[in-house]
Amino acid sequence: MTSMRTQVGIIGAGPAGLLLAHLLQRQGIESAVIENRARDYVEHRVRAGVLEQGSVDLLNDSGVGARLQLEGLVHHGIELRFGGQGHRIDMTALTGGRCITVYGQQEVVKDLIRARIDAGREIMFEVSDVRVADIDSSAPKVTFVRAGEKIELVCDIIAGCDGFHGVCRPSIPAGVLSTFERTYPFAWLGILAAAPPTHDELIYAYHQRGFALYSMRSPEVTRLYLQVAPEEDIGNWPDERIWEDLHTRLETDDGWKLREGAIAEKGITGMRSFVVEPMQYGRMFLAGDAAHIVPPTGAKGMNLALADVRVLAQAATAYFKTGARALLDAYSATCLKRVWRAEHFSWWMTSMLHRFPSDDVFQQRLQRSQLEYVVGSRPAAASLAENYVGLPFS
Ligand code: FAS
Ligand code: PHB
Repeated sequence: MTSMRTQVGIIGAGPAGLLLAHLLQRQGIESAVIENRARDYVEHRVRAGVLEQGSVDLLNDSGVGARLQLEGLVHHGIELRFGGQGHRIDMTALTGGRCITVYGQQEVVKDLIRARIDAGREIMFEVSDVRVADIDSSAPKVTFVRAGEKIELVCDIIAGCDGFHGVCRPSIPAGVLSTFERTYPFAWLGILAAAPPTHDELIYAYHQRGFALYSMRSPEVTRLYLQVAPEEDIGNWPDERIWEDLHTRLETDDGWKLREGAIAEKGITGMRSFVVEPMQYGRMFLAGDAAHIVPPTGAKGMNLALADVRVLAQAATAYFKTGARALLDAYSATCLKRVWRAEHFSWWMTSMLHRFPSDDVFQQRLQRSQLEYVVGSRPAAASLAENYVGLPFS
């Protein structure tokens, strides 16, 4: 067994793990990043698409926003569409100038990997048999196999950035974590289409056939989602059926048209709300999807991951530079304030915009009233806007 040593052992090279490594590097703090997938896989995994104002500022301020500034699509509003009518929420006007930027998660990942390599640091891709040990000791360890060789990585702290299906959260002893969860009776079918967007901003559509979301990735690529049954088989959705449902759910009385194009990617994502408390145990700190999941209706998943590691990087820096543990000890409580705000907003957006199989006409009237109130009341619209662009970091 080969032994390695580092200050921060980071498991997972998604947005959380990669940004944490970058922020620590800027403070002169060493980390080792291990990832069980190949670089090409993580750089092409299509997921989130919306960066909050705070996330954009964080990436720019930490020196990895050059391509984001060039290629990101800055949006000042979104549209809620129902009853054949579109209603724009002017988020920038309602939030004193804050906005969102559409920039694919895989682009954020590429930029952070590039920054890590340019800093002369490595990411250990395609590792296997990852395990954590002694996480409640002063020398927590990560063991794994890399190119057939067993390695023991001794750390001062471990960051569990390995997503919802990772090994870190399950490594915490039984009885320590409280789990809060809600699953939804639907999923999202997402496509990437080689079709120039025909609308400048995102459209969230409430329709009796089900929710639809119109988004984009570039002036050439449209990103679209359809609410489908929770266990839906993608084989039941040939391209023709996808387009037919999208046209129906996004239709307006004034004849707005969605442009079709070759579908480059399609997939189905389940919907859940999930949080574990606390987000830390001993010297292991969970960040991002390893600790929480939101339904993507609020565009919060990736942004929460970045916000978590902003807190962890500040706490780890204080610890390594001064020995002070207070910020590390408060990590979970600090993150959970923002996590629960995003959980509520994501649940609220999901509840307002989706058709629930169990809903009766009364419930549908409540949803319609909620939608009409949000688009008709400045305070109600401002509440949606400030949550959507992201509350300022405290
Ligand atoms: P990630 O899951 O991104 O990264 C974890 C990393 O750890 C991965 O690279 C994984 O390969 C690695 N890993 C796992 N186990 C490991 C092990 N044992 N050893 C080493 N490495 C390990 N959010 C939105 O806001 N909008 C969306 O539209 C949206 N769509 C999504 C679609 C899908 C299919 C999924 C799964 C999620 C989606 N999300 C969306 C949420 C998503 O963007 C997450 O919030 C975001 O990826 C969180 O980043 P991380 O916490 O870094 O976790
Ligand atoms: C996306 O573009 O992938 C996207 C945008 C907004 C959401 C979810 C996903 O709420």
